[in-house]
Amino acid sequence: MVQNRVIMLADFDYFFAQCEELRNPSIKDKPVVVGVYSGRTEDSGAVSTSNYVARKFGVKSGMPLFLAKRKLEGTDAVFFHVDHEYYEQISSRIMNFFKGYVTKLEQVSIDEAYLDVTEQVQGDFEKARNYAQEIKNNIKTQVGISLTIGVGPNKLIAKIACDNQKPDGLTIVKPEDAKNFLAPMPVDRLLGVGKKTTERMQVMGIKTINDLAGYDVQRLIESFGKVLGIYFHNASNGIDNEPVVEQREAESISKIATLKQDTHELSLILQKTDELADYVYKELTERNLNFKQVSIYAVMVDLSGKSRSVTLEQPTKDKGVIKKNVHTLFERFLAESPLEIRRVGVRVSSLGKEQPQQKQLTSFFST
Ligand code: DCP
Ligand code: CA
Ligand code: CA
Repeated sequence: MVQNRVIMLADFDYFFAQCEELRNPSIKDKPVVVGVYSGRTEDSGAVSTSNYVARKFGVKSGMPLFLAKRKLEGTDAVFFHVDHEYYEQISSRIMNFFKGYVTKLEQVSIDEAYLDVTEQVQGDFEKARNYAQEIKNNIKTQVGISLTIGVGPNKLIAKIACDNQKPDGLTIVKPEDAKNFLAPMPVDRLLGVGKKTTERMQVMGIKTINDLAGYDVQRLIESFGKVLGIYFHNASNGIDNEPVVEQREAESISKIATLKQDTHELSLILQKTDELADYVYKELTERNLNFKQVSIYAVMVDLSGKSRSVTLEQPTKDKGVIKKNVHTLFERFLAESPLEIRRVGVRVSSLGKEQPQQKQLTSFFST
């Protein structure tokens, strides 16, 4: 029997505004608006997003800031300038958490990712419900951010399930319910059905996804061409075979720093490279990666750069292995190079992914 896929779409709630609440907990019950200020006048610019308190007053993403201000007049609303770097940091912490829960992770935006958890829950949608709840709870306690998860047999259903109930939502659509779940929705809920297509379909008598699902596929192909016609037919019937595509991992993780003084002394150099190794190791563990190659880098007093590498027999995650190899490489390097060193670097590369973490639901994997 071919196993059901179990795909999740996780979308962080009112993300930029929630990040601001996270670092200013006292504003949580107030309307919070994050805006891109164009700088022309004090209020020119647009709303990036707002929390749900502000949304009750009619504030929406994309709205001019002066309009949002007007809607929130007389309230204790708080306004922020976007701080992308901070939101990216929170986002990547959450994405790193996800990696511990999935076979494949596809990040689609700063606040959205598809998670393929088929193996972790053995294709079982009841297990998937608990698993999604566990992910939500852990992110909430560890990072402090609430998110919404939609679960379905493919990306299309997971996405629409996610939009179904927000914020802090969890919607599960089992394969056998997928068609009925979609049926009453307007066609524009499907990805790729914009305003123009909606109008054309309306003329053809197609309003709901159910109408589209029952429409003759040949006639769809005549109207929209082969690729789109088949896509509309499949999507409206809840069929989507797009895989969750894992992004390529960064090739290497490295850190470089300037020594307190130019030196040729091993112990002084190792003091610094141990710190760098700690940093590199932390990043590795956060991203749940192992490595097979360790390198050192040195910028000499004449500003020339030199590097040396060693390739291990087995991938490992061991911090001791980084330090030990960095020590050996520098020892050898100093022996053959008489110049003093100004800057040093540590790098791990040939990165790979560990086996999925041993969780209750993944005992399936145990070898
Ligand atoms: N964003 C933006 N401008 C827009 C829409 C969104 O700058 N017109 C940014 C701010 C959002 C983030 O992208 O926080 C994610 O967008 P979402 O559409 O997922 O919206 P939110 O996360 O803000 O809210 P929701 O709870 O509806 O997901
Ligand atoms: Ca969101
Ligand atoms: Ca989003």
